[in-house]
Amino acid sequence: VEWIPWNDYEDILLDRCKEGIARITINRPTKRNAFRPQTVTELCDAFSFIRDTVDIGVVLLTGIGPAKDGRYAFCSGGDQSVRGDGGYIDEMGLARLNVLDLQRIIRSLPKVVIALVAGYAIGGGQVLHLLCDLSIAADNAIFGQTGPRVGSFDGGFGASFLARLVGQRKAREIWFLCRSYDATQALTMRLVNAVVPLDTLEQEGVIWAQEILQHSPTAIRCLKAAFNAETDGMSGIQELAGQATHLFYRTDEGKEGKKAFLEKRKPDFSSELWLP
Ligand code: 2NE
Repeated sequence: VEWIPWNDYEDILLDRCKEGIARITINRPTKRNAFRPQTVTELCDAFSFIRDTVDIGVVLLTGIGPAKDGRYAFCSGGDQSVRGDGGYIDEMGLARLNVLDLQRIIRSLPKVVIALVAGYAIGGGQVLHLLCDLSIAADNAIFGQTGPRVGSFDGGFGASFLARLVGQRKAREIWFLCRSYDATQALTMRLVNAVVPLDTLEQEGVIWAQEILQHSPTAIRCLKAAFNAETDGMSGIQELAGQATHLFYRTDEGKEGKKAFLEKRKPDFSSELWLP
């Protein structure tokens, strides 16, 4: 596919192609693509932009690489050099953990997000790949948590959703020992969907995206909400219910309720059936 630059940011790149795929690339190679608050703000903005673009159905989330020293990274988590008391310090001097907002945006985006992981997916970067709907690893990918080593932890999705994916025993091992795992180990523990050679990573992501784009957008968005409903508590149920409301608004039955209210008359649902 041919990528077309889509919007200007400092810490990320946003491209799209005419086939309906967007690509977001974290662009902080000197920091192994660690995120500072600005990076996260830009990521949130890009995802919101994509949400409102009706001909985009799939997002590829990746990290720029290789860095000058030849090494690759998807994302190495929160930028420790701007970490202050209570969070990561933004341009206004405020401490933030705005990556939690980004996590929710990725979860609730009614489109498919595929992580393309080359090199390190560490700390908050490992959580980001975890929360994408699908994850494809290059054969050089390295996954791991460092929180307990660097004085941090993600006890939200980072712990609970990880445990759903890899099981309680493995999740506790990952967080308590802070070891690194290669792509094959990640595949074995079902942390990723597939492992491919580094030089075919993006191509593979595009193939997966193109297959998804052949299918019904409504079926996919409802399925995503249904998967989230099982794991995301009340907000997951809210998303699934929102999809039902979205569909209901498009029926004659739903439209009659609104029409009757605006015409200041009693609604007439007599033609609607109480279906089994
Ligand atoms: C990623 C890793 C394993 C790579 O190791 P290596 O040996 O390939 O590279 P190196 O030399 O460590 O890193 C290259 C440059 O990137 C910076 C380094 O400081 C270094 O800078 P220079 O010395 O060249 O100036 N860099 C790498 N990661 C960074 C980071 N996260 N923040 C700031 N600078 C970073 C190795 O670099 C590593 O272990 N990185 C740290 C991973 C980490 O602990 N991340 C934070 C976890 S906490 C978190 O993400 C979090 C959370 O737990 C809860 C909420 C929100 C966030």
